[in-house]
Amino acid sequence: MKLLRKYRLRTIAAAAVISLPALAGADGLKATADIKGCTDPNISGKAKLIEKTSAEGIKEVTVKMMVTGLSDGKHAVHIHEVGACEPCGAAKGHHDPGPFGQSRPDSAGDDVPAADINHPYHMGDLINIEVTDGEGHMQHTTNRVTLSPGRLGILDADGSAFIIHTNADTYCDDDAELKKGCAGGSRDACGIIRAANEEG
Ligand SMILES: [Cu+2]
Repeated sequence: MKLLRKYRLRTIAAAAVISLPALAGADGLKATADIKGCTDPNISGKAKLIEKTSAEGIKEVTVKMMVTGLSDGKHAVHIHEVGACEPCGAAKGHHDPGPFGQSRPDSAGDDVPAADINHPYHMGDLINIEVTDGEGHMQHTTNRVTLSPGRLGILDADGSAFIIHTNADTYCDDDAELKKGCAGGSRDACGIIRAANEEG
């Protein structure tokens, strides 16, 4: 009996040691973005991103965003594929590094629609920010992107940027919804995502 108890204690101790790397990974990388209006100087905001590793080893990035000056209501928020905001079109299409990636969400209304109209399957697709009395807040956790290097990494050679659109993202998840503008239409604001090494 004594021997069995000792064995059990050892097993628990071993389990504790095994779980340590996952806990250490939870410290995570951070990034920030300063958000500015594409044409409206009254729009400004900030976003913080933090990557954590789940016990399963999955990297999850939580995005917290606060923006003032947008019109009230819902606005699409996505991570776009290039870290450039001047002009906002320089951020290009939605972050979609997959082998069949098609960064344009909304070409169904074009004369020649893109073969693969990929929204909402883009890795950079997030959720709408809801604005009330000119102030919008959004928090979302995604495992579609990473801050650390890798196939889903957004801090790659050409960087990435948030784009906030004029309209809500309907998520284009019904065939009838898959039309130009279903991902939010024109661009209201942009913020280049930059690695942040400081604590806090
Ligand atoms: Cu977008």
